[in-house]
Amino acid sequence: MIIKYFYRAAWVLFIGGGIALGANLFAAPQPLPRSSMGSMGGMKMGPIPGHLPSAGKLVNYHSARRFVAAANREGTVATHGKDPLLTFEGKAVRINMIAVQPGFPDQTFELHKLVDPAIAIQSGAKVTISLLNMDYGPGMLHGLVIGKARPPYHMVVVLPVKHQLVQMPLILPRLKKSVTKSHYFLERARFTAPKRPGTYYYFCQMPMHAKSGMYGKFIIRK
Ligand SMILES: [Cu+2]
Repeated sequence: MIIKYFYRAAWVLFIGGGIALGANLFAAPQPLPRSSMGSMGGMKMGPIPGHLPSAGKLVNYHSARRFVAAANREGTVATHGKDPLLTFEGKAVRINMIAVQPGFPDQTFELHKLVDPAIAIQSGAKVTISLLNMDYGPGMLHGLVIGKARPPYHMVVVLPVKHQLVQMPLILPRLKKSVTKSHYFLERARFTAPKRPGTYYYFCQMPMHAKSGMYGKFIIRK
């Protein structure tokens, strides 16, 4: 009799604990007021120096789709060895990057329907770069840094990296599991490409992400 109750109590504790843990793990992050930008908000993790997130701008699914459509339209695809090379011509370029577009592999960037493509721009070009985080789940923050740090990457990439051109903050994941019902965070940054041609890399600064393959080549051409 006592043993039976003991088992029942153990089950209650086990299942109750599991539910509490599950709720904690799968709780959707709440939108942060802009005043709390730079804090870790509702995310259950300690701050990572140099890797503080931004709430960014919140857009609905239709705006996110327009963003993806623009990303698919802009630039021209050629080949670079065996790999696709996405070229942006002109002295003023707009680059729309997507972090983990639904239907694409985890820990990747997408644009022009390509995964982590090599990107080429002209030297001295004025660049407006935007990043939309379409990923879902706690800890699925993504940012973007362009600089001379080349792969293989360590678990944590110490910032700023050598010849860093731009650093976009970590952006929170989408708010709802449903892709169509969700809102998405978006960030924008501007920089001027160096006058001297060279090979740079873009990568995500979230710990483990660049190491897991979230990066691509960023080429400055004459
Ligand atoms: Cu990432």
